[in-house]
Amino acid sequence: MTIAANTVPAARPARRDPALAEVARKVERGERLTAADGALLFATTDIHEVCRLADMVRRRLHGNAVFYNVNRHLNYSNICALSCKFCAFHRKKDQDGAYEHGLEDIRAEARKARESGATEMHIVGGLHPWLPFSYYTDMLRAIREEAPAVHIKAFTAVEIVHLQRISKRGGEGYEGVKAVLKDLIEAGLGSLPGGGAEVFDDRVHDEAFKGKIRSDQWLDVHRAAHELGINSNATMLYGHIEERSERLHHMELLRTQQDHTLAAWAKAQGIPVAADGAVVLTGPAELYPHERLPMPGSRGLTTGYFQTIIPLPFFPNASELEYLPGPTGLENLRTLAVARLMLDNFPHVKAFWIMQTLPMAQLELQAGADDIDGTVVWYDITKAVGEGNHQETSVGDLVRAIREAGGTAVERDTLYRRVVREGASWRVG
Ligand code: V47
Repeated sequence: MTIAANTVPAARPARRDPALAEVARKVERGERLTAADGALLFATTDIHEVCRLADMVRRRLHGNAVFYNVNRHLNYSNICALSCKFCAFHRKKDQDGAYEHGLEDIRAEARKARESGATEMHIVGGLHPWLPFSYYTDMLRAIREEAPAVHIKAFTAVEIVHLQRISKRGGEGYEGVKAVLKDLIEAGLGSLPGGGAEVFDDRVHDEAFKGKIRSDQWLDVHRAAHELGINSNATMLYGHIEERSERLHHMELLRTQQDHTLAAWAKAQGIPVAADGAVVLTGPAELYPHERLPMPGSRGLTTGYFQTIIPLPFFPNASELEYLPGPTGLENLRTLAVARLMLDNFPHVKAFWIMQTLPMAQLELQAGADDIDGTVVWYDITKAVGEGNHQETSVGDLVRAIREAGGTAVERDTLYRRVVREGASWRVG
C-alpha cells in the first residue's frame, strides 16, 4: 500500500525562535541573564537553541572535558523525623524496612571504598530522632581511620541543622551551625553535598516538605561551610508541584549567594565584577585574564564555594505524590540547560545518572552538563523501577557514555582535581 504524500506530516525544518535572539546575544557576550530571559528559555519550543547555548557555555568553561568520579554513596539510616511528601526513602523507627547502620558496617563500607579505589564517600541519611551527635563524629573518624585518602562528602544542610539541635553546640543560630561544622570538619568532613535544597519557595515548602528547613537556613549552612573553607554543591528537585518560575527563583538565590562568595576571588583574578555584584564565569575567553574557574588554592580565594548545581528530576514512585507524572525527557533536558545558562557563576553542572538514568544523562552532556557523578554502587533514596538499591555502573560504562557524547572523560576527585591512576593506587595530578 502506498501512503499519499499529503497524509504524512511534513518534516519541518528546524527554525530558530526569534524570541531567543536577545538571550542568545547576551550569552554570546557573557552577560547575565534575567529571570525574564529564563522564562523565555523555559517557554520556547526551540529546545535545540536552548541546548546549543548551554553547550556553548559548557565548552567555554571546560572545553571537551567531561568529569566523572569513582565514588560510593552510603545512606547510614532511613529513619527520619520528617515525612516529606516527595520522599519514598524515609521510615519511622518501627516501620517495615527501617534501618540504621552501626559503626562496624560503616567501617566495612570505608574499607570497601578504599580497596575499590574510590576517591569519595558520599554520605547522607534521614533526621534520626535519637542517634547522638557522637555517632556522626565517630562515623567520620572511623572512615578516616579505614580510608584516610578518601574524601568524605557528607550531610545535607538539613542534617547539619538537625545535628546543631541535638548537639546544642554554640547555640541556636548561625554560630551554632558553624560550631557543628567545625566539629565535623575536625572529625574528617571534607565537603557538603547539595541535597535537601528541594525548591526554594515557601508555598512549595509548606505543601510538600513542611518541617524541613527553609531556603534562608539552607543557604546559611552553605555560607557557613564556605566561610570555614570547605566547598559544597547545590541541588534543585523539580517536576513535582513547583512552577517553572519557582525553579528560576531558586537559581537566582543560589547565584546571588555565589556572587558574594566569589567577589574577592574575582577581583584578585582581574575578572570583571558588575555594578550589581554579578560575577559571570561563562563569557568568551577574552574576558578572563587569569583563572576563569575557582579551584582549591586559587589566588585570592580564602573561602569555599559552590562547585556544582545538580538538577534532580522528581521520582514519584512510592512517594505521597505518586499520582504526579514526574518530568518528561524534554523537561529534564531543558531544566538542566536553563540551569547551565542562569547559574553563570557555578563552575559545574552535574547530570546525576542515577536519577536522570544513564541514557538521559548522556543527552544532557550535550545540553550543558560537564559531570555525570560516579560509580555510586549502592543508592537508597530513589530506586530505578524493578531494581533494589544496588545501582552501580562501571567506569567503562561512564567513559563510553561520555565519549559517545563527544567528550573526553576526565576522572576527578570531589574538588574537581584530576585523578591519576597507577595500577591499584591513585593520586591527584
Ligand atoms: O536531598 C528525595 C532528593 C536528594 C526524591 O552533592 C528525590 O554531588 C527525586 O542531594 N525524587 C539527595 N529526588 C541526592 C543529592 C545528591 C545526589 C547526587 C549528587 C549530589 C552532590 C547530591 O534527593 C535529596 C532530595 O532532594 N530526593 N526524594 C525523589 N522521590
